Formats: sequence, structure tokens, C-alpha cells
Amino acid sequence: MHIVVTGGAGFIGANFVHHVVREHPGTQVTVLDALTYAGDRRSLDPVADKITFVTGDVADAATVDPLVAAADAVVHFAAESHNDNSLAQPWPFVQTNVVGTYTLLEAVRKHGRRLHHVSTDEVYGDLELDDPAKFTPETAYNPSSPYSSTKAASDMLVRAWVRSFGVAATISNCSNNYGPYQHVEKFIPRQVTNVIDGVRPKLYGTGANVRDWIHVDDHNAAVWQVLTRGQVGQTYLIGADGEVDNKTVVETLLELMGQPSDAYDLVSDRPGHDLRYAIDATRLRDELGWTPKYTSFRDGLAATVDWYRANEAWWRPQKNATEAKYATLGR
Ligand code: NAD
Ligand code: TDX
Repeated sequence: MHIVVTGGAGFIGANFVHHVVREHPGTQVTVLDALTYAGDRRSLDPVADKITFVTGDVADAATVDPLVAAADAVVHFAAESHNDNSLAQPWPFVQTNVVGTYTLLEAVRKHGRRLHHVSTDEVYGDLELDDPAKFTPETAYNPSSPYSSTKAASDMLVRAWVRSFGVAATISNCSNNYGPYQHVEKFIPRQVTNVIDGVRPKLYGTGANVRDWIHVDDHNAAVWQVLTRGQVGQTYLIGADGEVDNKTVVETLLELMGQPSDAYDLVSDRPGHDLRYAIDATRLRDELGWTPKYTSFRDGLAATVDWYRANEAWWRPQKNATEAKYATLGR
């Protein structure tokens, strides 16, 4: 099989390419990535001689069309992915997440190719802290931010292209990922690299918000299962029962890094900040037999801390610019 991986120089996409090269070595991989601030070719260095890399925009039909024509399937990770950025500057989210997905859909329609669209649990909005409910594939879409609304729009385009044009697509909606090669703008890498730099972690609001954490390798193993064995037209929710509130995440990180567990600062909250996400992954587990390998969040966090300690050369070039952006937001 020959797959095009869009966004393969980003956090999850790069880990997916590593996973495919390691676990499914007969697969031919072409990465398409625009190398925005969030993309880093160095994340693919360990597999560089086993893949083809194309620098280009998913919203550019002239770039996308021949790549799709030459492949069997597309796994679509490319997106603007950070909520805080979407609040400061929404337009790139509309362009990449909506127009980019449209452009890919037209190419897979024209050439009769398989598409797997990687999406997020944030399309469902949020849950109350004390609500026993979790998101299911039947939960109504109710996105809160420019980021999540553009991801919701992209999911709707995929569904429409499946129904109206018979495009062979699947969608997965995953919860918050953590692991190696995640940009330092995101919650866990930001706090780990802050502590390495002797800076106190920054918790938005009261730190009570809950995220349903999953290791990126478990997400990617699920994406492969859906791509190769999922039912066309179906939506799969991906999550590993990893609900933890932000305060507990920071306290655990501080403890793992040898600091007092209260050595953090509360900062101003994110506007529209979703309270809680929680995934019911029953379909994925029952239909495709997927189970997560990382069952201890604490152990997965410890391994992630070790990775950031060992790979300062990878994250250091992004750190100052990222913190300068946060400083303008007062966070
Ligand atoms: P990321 O920001 O780390 O990486 C995005 C990648 O896409 C970068 O390499 C960037 O250069 C590339 N890109 C951006 N615009 C592009 C364009 N116009 N054309 C081509 N490439 C472009 O994001 P991530 O965290 O790896 O997320 C990957 C996907 O997974 C996204 O679709 C996101 O919505 C989804 N997702 C992320 C999470 C999470 O916790 N990070 C959870 C669920 C779903
Ligand atoms: O410094 C911080 N302090 C803080 O308290 C940062 C950067 C974040 N937070 C909070 C906000 C969230 O409650 O931590 C939580 C996680 O924040 P992010 O890492 O920005 O992730 P989130 O907004 O939950 O979205 C992530 O998961 C779903 C990804 O960025 C999305 O791409 C994915 O779709």
C-alpha cells in the first residue's frame, strides 16, 4: 500500500510515520507538509531514508492532485491545531482545516482513493465536571472555539462527500494526545520545558478542566486499524479512559521532575475554555479489537519528561518565540 500522510512533520503525523515504518514496513509513505511553525522535518530524521517528503499546502489542488493520484490512500493529519492560536488569529484555521480538507476530498473523489480523516473530540463541545456521560459517535456536534469549529466543519465535509459522492472515507475523533515531538505550545510540553528552564508551570483558570489523555502511539495504532479495517463511512472515537484534571497533571509533572507539587502559577483563563472531554471508545474496542498499550498515565508522562530532557536540541529553537506569544496573551 502507498499512503500519503498529510501533516507528517507535525506531532501526531510524525509519530504515525514512525509507527508505520516500524510496524508495517511494506508500506510506501509520502509525507505532504507545509512546514508551518508547527512542522519540523527533523521529527522525521529517524525515518528520512524510508519515506518521500513533499513540502506543500493541502489547500493547493495542483500539489495535492498528483500525490493522491499516485497513492492508494490518504491519512489526513494536517491542520492548524492550537486553540489559543485560533482565538488570536482564526483565518489560517478556516483555510487549512476547512479549505484544505475540501481540496483533499475533491482529489480522492476524482481518483477514487481511500481517505482517513483525523479529527478531535473537541467537535462535541464540552461536558460538565460531574456528568457521568462521555462523548459517543451519536453526540451532537457543538464546537466552542475557532479551532474546534473548523475541525467540525471538516468532519461535515467528509460526511457529505461520503454520502453524496460515495467517497471511501472514515473519520476518527481522538482525545488529547501526549508523547514525543509535541510542540512546546501545548500544555504538557510547555510545562515540562518550563520546569527544565526553572520557570513555574502556568495553569489556566483554576486548573479544574479535565482532559482525557491518550499516548500518541495508542492513537496512531488506532488510526492504522481504522484505515485498514474500519467500515467506510463510519466514525470512530479514540480514547484510553485517561481523564485527569489539569492541576493533577501539573502536580504529577512537578513531582516527577523533583519539584514541590505546588510550585505552579494560576494565570488568566482561556476564553471559552472547554471544561471537560471524555471519550467512549466502545466501537473501536469492540469492532476493531483495539486496546491501549499505555495504561499508566504517570509512566507515560515520566517517559515523555525523559524524552524532553534528552531532546532539548529539538524543542529549544521554538521555546522563546512560543513564550513570547503567551506573554502577549497574559498567559
Ligand atoms: P501539529 O500542529 O503538531 O501538526 C500539524 C502539521 O500540519 C504540521 O506539521 C504543519 O506543518 C502541518 N500543516 C499545517 N497547515 C498545513 C497545510 N496547509 N498544508 C500542509 N501541512 C500543513 O498538530 P497535531 O497535534 O499533530 O495534530 C494532528 C491532527 O490531529 C490535527 O488534525 C488535529 O486536529 C488532530 N488531533 C490532535 C489532537 C492532539 O491532542 N494534538 C487530538 C485529536 C486530534
Ligand atoms: O499553559 C497552559 N496551561 C493550561 O492550563 C496551556 C498551553 C494549556 N492549559 C490547559 C488548557 C486545556 O484545558 O491545558 C489543557 C490542554 O491544553 P492544550 O494543550 O492547548 O490542548 P487542548 O486545548 O485541550 O486541545 C488539544 O486536544 C485536542 C489539542 O491541542 C487539539 O489539537 C486537540 O484537538
